Amino acid sequence: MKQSLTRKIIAAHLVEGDMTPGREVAIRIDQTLTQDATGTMAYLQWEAIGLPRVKTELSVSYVDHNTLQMGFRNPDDHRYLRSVAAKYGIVFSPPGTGICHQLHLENFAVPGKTLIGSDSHTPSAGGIGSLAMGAGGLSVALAMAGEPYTITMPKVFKIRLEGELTGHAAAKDVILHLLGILTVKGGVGAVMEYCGPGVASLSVPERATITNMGAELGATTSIFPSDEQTRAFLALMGREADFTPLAADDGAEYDREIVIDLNALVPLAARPHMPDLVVPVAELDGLVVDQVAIGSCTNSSYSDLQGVAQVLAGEHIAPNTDLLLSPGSKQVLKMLMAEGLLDQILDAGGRLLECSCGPCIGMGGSPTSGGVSARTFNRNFEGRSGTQDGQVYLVSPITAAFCALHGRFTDPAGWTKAVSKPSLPSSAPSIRHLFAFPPAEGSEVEVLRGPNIVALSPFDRLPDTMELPVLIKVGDNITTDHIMPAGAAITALRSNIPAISRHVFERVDKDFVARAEAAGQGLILGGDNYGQGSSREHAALAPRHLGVRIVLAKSFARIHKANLVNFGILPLVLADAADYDTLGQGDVLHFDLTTLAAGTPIAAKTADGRRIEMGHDLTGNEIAIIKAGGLLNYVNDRQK
Ligand code: MIC
Ligand code: SF4
Repeated sequence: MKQSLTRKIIAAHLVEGDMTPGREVAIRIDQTLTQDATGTMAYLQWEAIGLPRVKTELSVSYVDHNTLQMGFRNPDDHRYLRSVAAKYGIVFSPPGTGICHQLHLENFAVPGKTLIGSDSHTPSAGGIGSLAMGAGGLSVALAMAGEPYTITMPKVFKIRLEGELTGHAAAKDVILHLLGILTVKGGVGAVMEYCGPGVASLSVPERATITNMGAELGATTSIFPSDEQTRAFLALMGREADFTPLAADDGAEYDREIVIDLNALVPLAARPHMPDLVVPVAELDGLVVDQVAIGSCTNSSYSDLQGVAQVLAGEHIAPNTDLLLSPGSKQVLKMLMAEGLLDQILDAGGRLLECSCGPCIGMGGSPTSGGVSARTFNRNFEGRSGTQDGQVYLVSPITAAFCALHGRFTDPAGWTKAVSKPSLPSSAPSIRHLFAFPPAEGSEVEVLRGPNIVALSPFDRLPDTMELPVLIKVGDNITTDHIMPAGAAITALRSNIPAISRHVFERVDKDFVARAEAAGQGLILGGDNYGQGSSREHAALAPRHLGVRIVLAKSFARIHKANLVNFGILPLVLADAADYDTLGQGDVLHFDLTTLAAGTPIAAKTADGRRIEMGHDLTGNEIAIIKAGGLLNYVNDRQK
């Protein structure tokens, strides 16, 4: 059979399973990455596994999310991560070096390799032809232990690109266009594989923008072929030896095909508060912009910022707006400096922030009350910017630069400043010496912990029968930012589950925690696509800590569902969506789980005797994990 590139890479890494979409496959993982916000928990779990050294080809621990170091918590976390990396054979990227996905693309990602990362935007490396997926920290810890990674075999969508981008349209507009078609749940259970004649015109950083934001489609991952563009990028990074040409077979079969004519694309923007609320920038003409933020793992490459510098050269940003810039890596920053492009942005009034996630995760740089912020980021969920009523629009760097220049959205038809096609610089200074490569032997290295780093206490097993009150009823597309908010203050508690649990659902319902504690245990009632967004396992761990045993929803996002299973929470799907309307907060459901098994529906009874029918798509393995009280218990049981 003629194969897609996705299926070829999965086949080459298959350890167990049947490659029929919807079935479970276990694949060998070559590389892992973590970032600080999810990393401390991942490494606490790694330590609980008790191995002396990681078993992957490469594992990297990046510090990029919370670099503010307000108080001892962050610096303690960073010190812990540095010491764990040295002890167990992991490369450590210190704070300020850059954003994990940009750095991984530049320094480590390899075509054809598998990568999992404890961050949902790990698919950025799909821009170089790596099969890269976001996962919970525990899954990453197990991959470091050499365990295969289990996923539902995805469908593969062919995204055929034709023509070339023209005018002021950019790679960001390709993925915004696709989000407009597929919506934030249209990619669930699928990989977006890019092909067609338009691919050759896109450089690796442009491809990475597209694969990065495939996360917002809910896709398992996104991938581009590895071709001459890939070779050129790897050569520039001093890594041509990592190049292998890779592509789908001619005539490969796909589950769905979507054609995008790049020539027809115009600058687009996603309106507040969802990445799929996409409109042409022209429709926003006149809307005042209070803040512009350029950076994030989606759009912080050299070519992104080169375009910004071209728009701003010799100009000054409008007096009513503020321009924040976070380059993706020190390498990008050095290239901008070497070519005088940084001067152009700073002279126009831009503010230089650290090479880190920064405002994207509400780590500073919040907009004014009710303020409009045009951002080159990938998520505009309500409150994520740190300003609850901030109005975040997601745009390309070029659109962002014009917003800064005019202090408002303007119709691209009037953008007279031309921007050259994004290009790679002629040379790129290596920053590899900034990484701490682990010593050959780590047994003598001491792991350094601070008082905010609290080991995980084990969870109990799933009882056969339970009376569970509905602790909260939420709507469709609930994100992990709703469940477990980020921002500087809360992210500092990522290594301390009892402390971070105090913030569960606080932006949705400030009484949730007290109610959950009073009930002792309960369930969450959700709508469609429950748990979309981040890979943060805290969105499962912290509710579990508060006694949540079941999430009953219309449907789930992939990574969050896996995180629920990993921590022993049962994800059940309402068989009849109408039951969602009849159930409310405070209703008590009686569950008898003695017959819980793969492929078997179950039912619960309400206090007044009504039956609520439920299904699930859990495999036998997943059920065993949930019954054991989570994956750590399950693995420990197996080792006994
Ligand atoms: C995000 O963009 O939401 C994050 C912060 O990078 C998360 C990870 C986290 O919550 O720590 C992600 O996307 O996985
Ligand atoms: Fe960092 Fe934002 Fe990218 Fe998440 S989406 S990794 S917070 S830059």
